Amino acid sequence: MKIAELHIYSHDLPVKNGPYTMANARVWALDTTLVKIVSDNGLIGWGETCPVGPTYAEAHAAGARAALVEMAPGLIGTEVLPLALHRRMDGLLNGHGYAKAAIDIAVHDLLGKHLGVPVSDLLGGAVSDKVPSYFATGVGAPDDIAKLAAEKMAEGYPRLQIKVGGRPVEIDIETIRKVWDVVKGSGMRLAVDGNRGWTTRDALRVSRECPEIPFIMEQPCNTIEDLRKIRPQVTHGIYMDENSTSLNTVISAAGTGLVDGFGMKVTRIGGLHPMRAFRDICEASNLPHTCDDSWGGDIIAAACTHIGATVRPDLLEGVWLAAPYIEGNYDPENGIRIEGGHIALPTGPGLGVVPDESLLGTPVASF
Ligand code: 0XW
Ligand code: MG
Repeated sequence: MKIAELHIYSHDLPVKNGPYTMANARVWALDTTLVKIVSDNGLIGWGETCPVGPTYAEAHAAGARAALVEMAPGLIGTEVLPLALHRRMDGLLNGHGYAKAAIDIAVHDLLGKHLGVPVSDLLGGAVSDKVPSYFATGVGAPDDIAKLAAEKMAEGYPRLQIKVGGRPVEIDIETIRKVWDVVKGSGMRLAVDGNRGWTTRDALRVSRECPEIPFIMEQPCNTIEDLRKIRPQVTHGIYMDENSTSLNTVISAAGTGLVDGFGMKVTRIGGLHPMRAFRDICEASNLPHTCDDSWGGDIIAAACTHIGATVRPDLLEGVWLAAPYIEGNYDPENGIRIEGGHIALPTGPGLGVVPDESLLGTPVASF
């Protein structure tokens, strides 16, 4: 089975109750990119990539589409098999994993449909039909975030990620304390995500002033060098998110004991095929991790859920979806939803979600 056609779509996802605020980003709407691949035997596979604005990572929506347009003509005729696909993509364009991920996801969807199996089977097999999610707050006032924490705990979320950074660190410390007052004793796990926004001075201070609160620090500072500096000085676990841009970086971070886990994005690592290797590296190193993406609709949500369902349950920190911030679904019937803080694994072949194409309009480019 070979790739016969490739179509690229741009679609607007307004942020429900926006803006969504992080240390380095404030977004009201996201411009997502969908890819439809048609195979030479007439099957269809869908992929998606959606950077959460242009400042969260070295990625932006127009960049994803430019990279896809660069690769697309060279992909027609390529076998619908993940390894062959990645070698071909790497021969057409250096880097730009977040754009390659959209094609990788579409190829997994297509292959699953062809073989009549869910994508989770292609990734080694699901160990559960339901995965835990976690709720990520925006950066907000301490009392507001504490109130949100109580609501999300009542909804059944097993984990909460508090966003911090981009403001005086005293307010971050107050937010962490107020949330802890609410969740203490409940079993709710806590991540404090600086999204690269703290200086090493801030990170050291937070760890020193909150010694009794068992949170992990997610990507507190901007660089790997910063993480290396704070590592021996903090008592809290450190997770890497934005810095984990390649398998090579992950291998080195895990192998040198730089981090205690990862907040991981499927598109940043280049798609489901490298994400599977990432999962295996973490399992070999006994490191917990999430299976997320920075944003996106049902296609990204399904991809994250399928890989999440294959992770050793005690290492799975949750599958984050943008769903709570998005109105509606691409697939009105089988769209991915979070219920009671958990996500059901889609049951159909491939990704198990099929977008209503009338929502997407005409492609911005076709090959
Ligand atoms: C919470 N997320 C998964 C969603 C936002 O895009 C940021 C991200 C993170 O953990 O950095
Ligand atoms: Mg993060």
